Amino acid sequence: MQGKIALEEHFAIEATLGDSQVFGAHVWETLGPRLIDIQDMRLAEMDKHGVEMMILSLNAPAVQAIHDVKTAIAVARQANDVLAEEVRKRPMRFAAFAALPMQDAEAGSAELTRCVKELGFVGALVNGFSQTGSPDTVVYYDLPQYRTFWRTVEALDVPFYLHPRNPLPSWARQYEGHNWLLGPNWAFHSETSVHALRLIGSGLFDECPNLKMVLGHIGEGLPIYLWRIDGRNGWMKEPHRYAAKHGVGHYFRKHFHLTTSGNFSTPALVNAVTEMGADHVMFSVDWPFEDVGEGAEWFDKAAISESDRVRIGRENAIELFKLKI
Ligand code: GRE
Ligand code: ZN
Repeated sequence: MQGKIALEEHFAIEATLGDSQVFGAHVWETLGPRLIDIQDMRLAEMDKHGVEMMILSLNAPAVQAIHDVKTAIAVARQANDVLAEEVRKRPMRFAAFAALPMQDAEAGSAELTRCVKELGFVGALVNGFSQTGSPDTVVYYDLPQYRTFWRTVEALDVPFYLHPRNPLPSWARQYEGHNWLLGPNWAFHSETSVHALRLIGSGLFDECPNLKMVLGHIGEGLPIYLWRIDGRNGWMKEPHRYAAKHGVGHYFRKHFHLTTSGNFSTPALVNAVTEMGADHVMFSVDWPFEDVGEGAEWFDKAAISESDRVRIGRENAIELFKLKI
């Protein structure tokens, strides 16, 4: 399929590049340059595999791991300015998600507002919880101090992409001795799905009924659990209570949009379309951690209808991000 749009596609600046050096030296020789490049190798891959546009975002965990608030604010601003400059060179091929200093809710709101209103960004991509004040102090965005931030996101009418990061070592004892489970193999999805569920359970979406969220990796495992999360031993008459008014599935289907980033599985895609509807799923790659060619070849041939392919490959993104292409 020509004209695909991909939206979990990362770049790095010098200050954040080292965060992605997780696979060892043999991969880093390729991965480092792939992260820094925007207009050459990346564009050639897009041309070769029918990707018309990428919505770009900073690598992970980047800003979220900078516990010094002032530095986090400065690095986010720098990364967003670099990205704006790159998008300006080819506005028909690239669009931008803001990196946000969520260490401080007001600073997050201010930077998102600047990026959307002054730089023309189409949303935010945030790498999970933020460390703030000290390396071991962790904030999730269901906390009350983030409610004004979320109202800003809603008022700006831009989607918020909740992207994975690893749990801190002090929170990751379940993985001790099993480091292979960290990162994209498993811990990313466990961490991110719990964060999404915290947002849902907190009542956030009752307070902000027009918020639009995006999750990668075909929903970080959540689509297959929608029934079970709400079913939770239905015959036991007293389920655990949470602040939100409705079941998890209600909010997930209404507010969340999923991408195929780094999860090129047709059964997973078909399941997500069945649970969410084809208008809540979008093609993505997860460049440079995944290959554009592998993702595109899989998607172009996946056993879905041609009308779903066009929606998922292109139209849903144009609509959700109001892209002018
Ligand atoms: C990602 O952005 O999804 C990612 C990383 C690091 C390793 C693998 C990966 O940030 O998919
Ligand atoms: Zn990613």
